[in-house]
Amino acid sequence: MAGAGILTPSLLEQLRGAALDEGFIEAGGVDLESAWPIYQDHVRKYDEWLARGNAGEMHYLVRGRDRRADPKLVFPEAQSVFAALLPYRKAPAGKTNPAEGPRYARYLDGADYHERVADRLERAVAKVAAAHPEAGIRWKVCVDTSAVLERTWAALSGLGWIGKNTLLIHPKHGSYTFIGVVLLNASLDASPKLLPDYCGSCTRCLDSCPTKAIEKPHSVDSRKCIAYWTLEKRGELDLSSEQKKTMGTWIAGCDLCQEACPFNTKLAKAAALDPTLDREPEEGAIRFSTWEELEKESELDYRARIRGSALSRVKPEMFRRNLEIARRNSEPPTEN
Ligand code: B12
Repeated sequence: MAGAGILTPSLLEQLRGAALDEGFIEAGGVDLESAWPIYQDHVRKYDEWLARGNAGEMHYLVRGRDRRADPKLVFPEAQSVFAALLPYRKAPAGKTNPAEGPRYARYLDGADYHERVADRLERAVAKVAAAHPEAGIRWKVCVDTSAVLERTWAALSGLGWIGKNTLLIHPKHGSYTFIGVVLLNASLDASPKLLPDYCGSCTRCLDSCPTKAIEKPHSVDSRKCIAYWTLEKRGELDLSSEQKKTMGTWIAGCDLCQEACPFNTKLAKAAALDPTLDREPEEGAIRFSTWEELEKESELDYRARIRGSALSRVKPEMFRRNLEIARRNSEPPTEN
């Protein structure tokens, strides 16, 4: 283990400061050893979720099960986890008027979050490590790029509670946030800090989901989730015409269960009144998106548009498939 316990301020405080300097809005950490008993509960829930078939065709979630259950299989020297939240835009992405064009999930706005979050985290940790070469700090940054249960680690690090829609919700910053995780070879002298669950008796996220994908509080059946259909499911969408109608005009991802959450609505209202509260500019892959523009777009143009964006997860044939359904759903019902 690295000799980081002697640092003043503590390693955790220094990492937190460096992360906030990089634009993260909240950061915290926890030692693996002290988190272990609670962590086992989350792993059990993960196993139950897989056993119910809720991962659909995301086979990587099954393949990576053991690594998710033990971060030392991802980074053998791991002693602790540092986690941080980066906000993304709260304003709707794409067109809210179905007649004009499709809707996109907000997180797709701007440059690919995998790099946006990872680069900042890498810089933050490297800065602290460079200031203390004697501590021999080594680390691995994971932003949806390794088999790590990111929400669980963020929750154990005190960054929010896991809501009924399964998203990590921060009492002040809501859930429109990316989670970045760093596995470290040093102890952070930190035990789990679980925030209270403020969902209470609210069921707005469950009620808002047109496909009833939140099968019960804290569990999403991906096979029914619009985000899964549009972003992850390859090939044909094996859905009834009724199910296709429930997709509305979502073309990539879906934010309905987040839009319904009171912890987001108040932030979204504030950002609508004062756009400077949305730190990230609207840019990149989703800016041109009227129906007419999309229908004329060639595969080559689509490939150029999605370069460097998280939309690149949606292959051209998937985008065409989603476009066809969303376009049909945008048309007023015909009388017969
Ligand atoms: C697979 C995946 C999906 C799948 C499955 C979603 C799901 N709910 O599991 C699909 C494609 C549907 C999806 C959709 C979205 N995703 Co996604 N996804 C992931 C990924 C890669 C793995 C998640 C996973 O392991 N799921 C399996 C379940 C069982 O795990 P879990 O939900 O994390 O559950 C843990 C805890 O909730 C806990 N738990 C389970 N039950 C209970 C019950 C109680 C009472 C408690 C306290 C805890 C608890 O134990 C579980 C295991 O540790 C993560 C990145 C990562 N590496 O973690 C991103 C991630 C979760 N996704 C993210 C985002 C942004 C989204 C979308 C909002 C995108 C969009 N707008 O379209 C939607 C949200 C839909 C939704 N309500 O989940 C963010 C979430 C950020 C946040 N603030 O929470 C992540 C963390 C990526 C990131 N690095 O920022 N996603």
